[in-house]
Amino acid sequence: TEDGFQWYYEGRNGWWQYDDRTSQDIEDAFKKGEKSCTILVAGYVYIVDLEQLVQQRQNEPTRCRRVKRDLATIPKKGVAGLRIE
Ligand code: V3L
Repeated sequence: TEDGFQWYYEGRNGWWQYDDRTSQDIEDAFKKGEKSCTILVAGYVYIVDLEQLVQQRQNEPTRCRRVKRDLATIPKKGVAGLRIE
């Protein structure tokens, strides 16, 4: 986002950055003070809970990951499942 922050979801031993569009959508909801945000991941609806800081696939509570807002410069695994070195 403009101020150098991005949104991340948890991987096995590190964080994945959301794709830019989704990160911006989450940031917009966050800035508006909304409690949650609906996103689409590979055709599935996920809810990003901006109070609990988790994402969860709709109607599949076991598919739950932590999320965080952090600087775009932090070490990360990659972006939306695409690895970077
Ligand atoms: N953006 C992209 N893909 C996602 C997202 C998202 N926000 N949420 C889930 N998936 P679940 P390691 C992740 C993918 O939570 O090695 C990573 O992006 C998720 O992909 O059970 O464990 C990697 O591609 C998973 O493939 O609904 O760190 C992959 O895991 C699938 O949706 C391995 O990462 C089911 O996730």
